[in-house]
Amino acid sequence: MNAYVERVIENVKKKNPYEPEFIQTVEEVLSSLSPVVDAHPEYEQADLLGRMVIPERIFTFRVCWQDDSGKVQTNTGYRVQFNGALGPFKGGLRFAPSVYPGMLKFLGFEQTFKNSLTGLPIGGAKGGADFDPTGKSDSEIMRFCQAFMTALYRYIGPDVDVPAGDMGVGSREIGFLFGQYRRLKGAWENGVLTGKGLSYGGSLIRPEATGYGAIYYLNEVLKHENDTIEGKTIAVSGFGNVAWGICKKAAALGAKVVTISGRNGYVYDKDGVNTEEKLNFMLDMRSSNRHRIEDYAEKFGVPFYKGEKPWGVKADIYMPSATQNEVNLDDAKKIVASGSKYYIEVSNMPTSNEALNFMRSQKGFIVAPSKAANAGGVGVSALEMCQNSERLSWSEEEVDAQLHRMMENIVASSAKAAEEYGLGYDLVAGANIAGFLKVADAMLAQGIF
Ligand code: 2IT
Repeated sequence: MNAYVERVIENVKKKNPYEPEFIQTVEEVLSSLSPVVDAHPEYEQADLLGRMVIPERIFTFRVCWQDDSGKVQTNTGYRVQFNGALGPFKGGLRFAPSVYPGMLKFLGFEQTFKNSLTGLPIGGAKGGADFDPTGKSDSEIMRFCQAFMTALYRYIGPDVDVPAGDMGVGSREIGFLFGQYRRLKGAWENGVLTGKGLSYGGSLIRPEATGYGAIYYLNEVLKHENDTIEGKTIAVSGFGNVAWGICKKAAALGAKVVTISGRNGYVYDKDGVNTEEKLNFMLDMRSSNRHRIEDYAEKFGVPFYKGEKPWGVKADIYMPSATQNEVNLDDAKKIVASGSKYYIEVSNMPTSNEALNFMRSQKGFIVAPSKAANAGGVGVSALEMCQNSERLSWSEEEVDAQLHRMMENIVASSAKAAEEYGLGYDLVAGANIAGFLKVADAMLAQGIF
């Protein structure tokens, strides 16, 4: 490995000892960049990697709110503005009890590369709070969101930083956050948040975009292998917004999603999660905040496997779509042993580096990285910003066509970047390299800071 790359990784390990996910993404991304840094000594001269692994700034703030019984609850909120070279900071907000700076730094770092890959002018960010939405009433969610925005509003704006949803933050939360921002600023600022409702500036296809984009990405991979999606079975994890979009588009294209999962197990639906009733039920499960995938098994009479992940199920394609580090080395071995040759990451960093390297080393087995395959979500967020600033809205067909083209370009530019550095059809390294080059050149052009 390039000596400069090694030094930067070592330094990140030393400086962030309590942030394993952040170290994991830095190791994964930077090791792909070794041949690039070999070929471009100017990046070391400008200490570009050393600069890219430190967020431009991080805000940490107290969020106090009253629960339905009148008791005061206290949480910690964050916004990590990781890299603004390409455009306003852009990335989701995650509400979950496990949120801490290391998680948001890993997500913000990944977001920087992902947003670069979309080809649109957006920098990378992530934020959120250690707030647990499970079992909270609508009023509690509203009061939390209002308190969160009261602390955050002075650090964001349409040309500064544009948050969106992530785990625990959907259109309901975005509505409450937007309302509070508008109240505090006394202005209807276009595009300060994305994932808005359709009645107040949201974009058609944004809810579907991450899942649809992942299927469009998969389609490009299948084309490369002279294969087609029709009749394929897909094992998906998760049951949230992303999994829902995958199920919907897969069904439309004649493929079958045979598993979805929650925190405590998965369901196996051999007929596929493909009817309107099943798809709508997924939305109900998510908005109920109950986190009970058993509800699906009970409702549709399919088996529920308690405490298990769906990676032992035989399928043609595997698409982890729940959360980070949900596929470890043992899971990866099962996936490879199934005879499948397609592993498409969709949730952010679902794979341990050990598992990822194992799968990448299998001949003829194709691994697609989440920062590319899930980029359609933030890509359509950028299209939402664009529609907002033009004060108009595009049709479903128009947004979908742009999303489709974006995903085709992401696969093509990743494949090309890997090819240029002699790596063959390596979509993982290619995404890292293509994402990096654009940010690196923008940073070089903007001088030292
Ligand atoms: O991980 C992600 O790309 C997101 N949560 C979406 C971010 C966005 O700004 O739409």
